[in-house]
Amino acid sequence: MYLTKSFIPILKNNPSEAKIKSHQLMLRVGMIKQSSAGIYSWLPLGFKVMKKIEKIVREEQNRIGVQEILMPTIQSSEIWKESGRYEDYGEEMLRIKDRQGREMLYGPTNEELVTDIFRTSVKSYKSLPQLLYHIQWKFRDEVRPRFGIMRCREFYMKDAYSFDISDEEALFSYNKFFLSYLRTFRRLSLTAIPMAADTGPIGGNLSHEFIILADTGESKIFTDKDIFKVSSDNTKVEKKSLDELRKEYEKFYAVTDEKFNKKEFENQVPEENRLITKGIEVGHIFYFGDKYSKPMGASVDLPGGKKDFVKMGSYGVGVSRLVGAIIEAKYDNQNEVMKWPISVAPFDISLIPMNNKNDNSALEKANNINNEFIKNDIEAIIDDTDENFSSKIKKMNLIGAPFQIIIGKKTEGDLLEFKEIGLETKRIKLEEVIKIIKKEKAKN
Ligand code: 5CA
Repeated sequence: MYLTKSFIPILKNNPSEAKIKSHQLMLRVGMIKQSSAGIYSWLPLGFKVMKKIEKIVREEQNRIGVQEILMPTIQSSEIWKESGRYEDYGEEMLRIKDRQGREMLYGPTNEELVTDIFRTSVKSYKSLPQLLYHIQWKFRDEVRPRFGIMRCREFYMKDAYSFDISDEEALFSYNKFFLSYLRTFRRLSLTAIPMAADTGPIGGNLSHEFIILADTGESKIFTDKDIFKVSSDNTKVEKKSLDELRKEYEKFYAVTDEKFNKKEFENQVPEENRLITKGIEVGHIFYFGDKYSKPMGASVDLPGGKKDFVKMGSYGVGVSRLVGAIIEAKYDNQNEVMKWPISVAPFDISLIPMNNKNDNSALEKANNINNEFIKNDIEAIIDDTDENFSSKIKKMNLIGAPFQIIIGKKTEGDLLEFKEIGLETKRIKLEEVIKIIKKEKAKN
């Protein structure tokens, strides 16, 4: 892709309205454009990153056996009246009327809709468990939308729902998501820590927020530093090992502020290990038993002929928020350098030819290199503008492809000036560059 042909509207300076670095960078390199308060259009660079995040989230849902569906954004108020949440949800819910005067709403979450889908089709315990997910736009009329796409009104969420026959089976489902989330965030090159959390308007009594540490996060957290040492590698998707995994984390005090208790914190965490800090909530899981299945009559036949309401949980990942969360974790705003993890980078590498008006040879060389990249499934952005060296580097550092090749005076023979952002420049052959990038991509 040539920079001159791409739709990447880069600004010269940081926009003054943006208070945190993810919002600054996303506006600066034209990843998003605000259309009204808390509502954004996603431009090619931002959309590309979000789609790559979505793909990883999807793969990890499929891996634990969750089936994908697609539910509408607009819902009928009827099902919300059945569950009793229509009044409770308050002003965050955007309520609308259709031309027949029917009360509709733009879905802030889908517990009711998915329960309605389930109850019309599943009648027997033999069909359980059922795990369903969708990736969809949600709308919440937040009082104070802020920080760009971090707390906005329209956002993109992966939401999953589990239906089980008993509490024990439901906790097994809960733990599958617990593991799946650790894997998902690791593939995004983030360390997300599960913290015991409040259930808020979703309800229930068991809940974890997955939080990544960031000064600009809106969640206050209290934890034991040693929780960062827990490893979730090689955990099998079976009851015992998943129970053990959750216990490994739950050994440590780790809560959000709604759950904070000073006495418990001080009793359970040695002074030198106490960490009180801020973080970004990138995922949230809930177990709420029959909170929705009971009022909505979602029951199944049990082995002995009796019926019971199914036990449910719901599991969300803020797919659009993750774009900002990764920037908060990876962007060095002092030096204005972004390095995307290769798993979600908008481009794998930037090619920076140092042209001058009378000599196109550097650009030609970039084109030849790019032809080899295309054959090897490596996506490059080529800065084919006439700008000077430092402004080209500045732009590419903001766009954040993790690798760069500079093609200039020093490029002799077949040795290329290759750089991984943050590391020293190396002079290596194209074959080696391809090998390095392919190896990095394969890790995911
Ligand atoms: N259905 C439940 C369980 S998934 C649910 O809606 N949970 S939630 O309210 O916690 O939202 C799930 C995730 O969506 C959050 O962890 C967060 O990452 C993201 N999210 C929530 N509100 C916003 C918002 N206003 N802007 C951006 N992302 C949001």
